[in-house]
Amino acid sequence: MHNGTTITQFIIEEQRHVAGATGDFTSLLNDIVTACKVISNMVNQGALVGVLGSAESENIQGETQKKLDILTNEVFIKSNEWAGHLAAMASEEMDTIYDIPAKYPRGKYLLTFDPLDGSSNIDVNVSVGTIFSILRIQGGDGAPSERDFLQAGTQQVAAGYALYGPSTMMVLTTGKGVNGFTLDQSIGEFILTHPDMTIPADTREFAINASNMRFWEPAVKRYVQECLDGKEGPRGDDFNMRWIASMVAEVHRILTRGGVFMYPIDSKMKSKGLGGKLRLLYEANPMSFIVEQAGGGSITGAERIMDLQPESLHQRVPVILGSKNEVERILGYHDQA
Ligand code: AHM
Ligand code: MG
Repeated sequence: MHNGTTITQFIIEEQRHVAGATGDFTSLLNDIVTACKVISNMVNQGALVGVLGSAESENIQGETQKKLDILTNEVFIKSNEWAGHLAAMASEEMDTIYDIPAKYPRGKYLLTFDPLDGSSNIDVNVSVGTIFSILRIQGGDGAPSERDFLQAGTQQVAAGYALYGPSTMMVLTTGKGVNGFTLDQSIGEFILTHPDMTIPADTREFAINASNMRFWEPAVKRYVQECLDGKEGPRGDDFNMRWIASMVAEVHRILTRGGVFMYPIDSKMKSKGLGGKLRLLYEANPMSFIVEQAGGGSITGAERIMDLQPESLHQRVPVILGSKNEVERILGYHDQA
């Protein structure tokens, strides 16, 4: 018998204080939680159930899909299409939006997700995660279109991620702080274990894929070089570095002990016509919402991510997020550039 607060109880109690709440949102979050439990189980079983390895397909972004990318996308759709809370969904693994089938009622929310972020880590048994964001559909009763999804991050109703690591966790914000829940495998429930998560404003730890260093812009080069210079450099202190290549694990570390995560724009991306590595609607915006709610900052370099007006469903943006004072310093370096 556990004594903790389950995620369902937490959401119901939180929503009780929201004027005009119908229970739709609570129920939607519950379906998302269920999807993440199913994915957690799949990821856990790994090679035992033959889900590792690549599929014979590419997603819209020309990336080879892993079998689990496709399977987990399917899980999210099946868990969330039937209940009547959603008008449409969009994901990293689908070219265009997923309209709710006519046999189900259509609701007022839009769901975007990356069902298995960091999936290049799957075959080597390193942490991966699911990222999601909930928006409200604006206006019109007509069929939802891609345009309905093009809302700034500040419009998000909720965002969260599930981390499939040594333990499975769900971290959630509905705009009233950030709370973390750990999956108790023995009872199949997420239990509140990390109430009110906050990111320390200062840090001595950064995360970046340094193999791209020669392509970076001057502001990022300067920041990283100053960290590397350590005690003898202008920062007057030694810095530590991490790179998991799994954004969910990276953000989770930052929520736990502070730090900065950077996937900046670089000249190689620019030459390919890409605006960044990570996608705005189902990676950068939800993570920015969580990080800001935990007291951190999240920028592209020169701008706040959540203020961006999205232009397309799979738009990519540079991402620099984490401990507030470091993010502000990096923003300053961009302003001076
Ligand atoms: P994915 O959505 O195809 O899994 O890619 C996103 C991931 C992030 O989780 C991670 O931060 C980044 O890609 C790692 O990129 P790299 O392989 O360049 O280090
Ligand atoms: Mg991803």
